[in-house]
Amino acid sequence: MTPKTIIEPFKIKSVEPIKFTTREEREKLLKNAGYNPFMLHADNVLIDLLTDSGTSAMSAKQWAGIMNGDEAYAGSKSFYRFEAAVNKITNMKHIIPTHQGRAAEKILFSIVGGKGKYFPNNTHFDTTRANIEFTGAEADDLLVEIGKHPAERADFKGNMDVEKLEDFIKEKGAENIPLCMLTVTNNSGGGQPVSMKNIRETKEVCKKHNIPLFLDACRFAENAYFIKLREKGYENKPVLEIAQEMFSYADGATMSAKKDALVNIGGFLAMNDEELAMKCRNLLIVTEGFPTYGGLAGRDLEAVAQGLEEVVDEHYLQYRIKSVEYLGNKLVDAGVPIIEPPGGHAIYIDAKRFLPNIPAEQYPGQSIVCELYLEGGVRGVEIGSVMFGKYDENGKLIPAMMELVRLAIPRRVYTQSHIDYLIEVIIEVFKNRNKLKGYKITYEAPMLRHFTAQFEPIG
Ligand code: P70
Repeated sequence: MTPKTIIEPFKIKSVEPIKFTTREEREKLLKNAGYNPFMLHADNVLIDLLTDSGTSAMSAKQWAGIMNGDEAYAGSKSFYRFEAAVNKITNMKHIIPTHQGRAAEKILFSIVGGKGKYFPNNTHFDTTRANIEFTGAEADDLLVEIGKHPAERADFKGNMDVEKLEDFIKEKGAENIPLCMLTVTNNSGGGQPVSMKNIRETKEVCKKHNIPLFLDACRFAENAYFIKLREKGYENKPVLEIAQEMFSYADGATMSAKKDALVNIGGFLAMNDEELAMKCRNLLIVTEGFPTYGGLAGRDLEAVAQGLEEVVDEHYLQYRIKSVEYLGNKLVDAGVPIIEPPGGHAIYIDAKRFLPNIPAEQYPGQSIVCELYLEGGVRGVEIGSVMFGKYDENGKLIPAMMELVRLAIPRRVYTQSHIDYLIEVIIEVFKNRNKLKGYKITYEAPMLRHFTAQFEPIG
């Protein structure tokens, strides 16, 4: 038979209890956290969907790798296993481990960034943008138009607008664009994939102007699986080959291994350019460590190497993508507005349509995030004007393009009954949406303010 039910492709060997709290307790806890769920003790969260980053459950083979880690300062055998695993997928000449994604970004942009430089991307994630802006350079998002319309379905809403990219290069001058990036999948735009055709076309434009193309490859395997499901000509190709083709168009990559390498910590920087690699390694030694460990323990490198093998397993990817889709479709059926179609690693509630009466200045996404915690102990994250809002010269908020609440699904952690409970909680909050209040910010840091901001409900 061809089974209709897609099951978790693993057995559970080790479990971690989760703590139940009452609504009354959660009201106190959230108030003490300044209405910012980043400030909650994770212990007081029942279902933690703050991020899919570093929250994966590792496999028995990864844990075995942890014991096998070679902790030599230089030339550790775990480094060579890691290098081979990254090379198998990316085929890049220089592979530089870092402790996580933003460390790779920091090194790369410290070298190629600076005032007067421009970096186009389909959509920069917050850390990438912050690392670029920190050098005085400009980060520009050139997402296709359809990607900006949450209610419209399309196969590849993460694509780069190639025509806009061409115009952008003409306007800014190729000599001022040290590299172009593609984020796969597009995290800030709803975890939406980028097609192979779009990667190829982006590469062609870059090549014409002699601009290297880098992938922000955190979720490369999920992107490759979407290509297999949705792009003609790829339906019978193994995901590993699809991933290899994706990287074949790139000159370099940054990766937070905390996502698709199924580990709790790790990342890398990869590239073909020898001179750039040398500069990166020299900076790595100052900030992260020797180039054969880059801020990681040997055991972490083993876990990444093993994770990269497991993540391209198609039973795993089918379960992964289908369980996020299951959640998304149930919400759509109940009328809850989300970014459609469901993304690879998360569901994004469209707070503008969920709470049309709360303006961006009162952070509708934050309001939903708070209520999900109060209602069911669920922790999500605002991806809207709290995370991406800016101020004009008069101190007036320039809102983000979209007001979203992201519910990121950790890999291999929750089962279908956790997801069914989550659906119940979201639908209950949706039914009571007229009672929700706006929020105001009472404290904020100058950069990446969402991590530490403090809020108060209005009225
Ligand atoms: C997430 C985390 C990290 C990330 C990413 C892309 C496309 C680079 C990085 C940096 C960050 C986060 C957001 C909200 C709550 C918790 C954590 N994304 N590029 O969850 O990688 O974190 O390893 O430095 O998505 O999406 P790293």
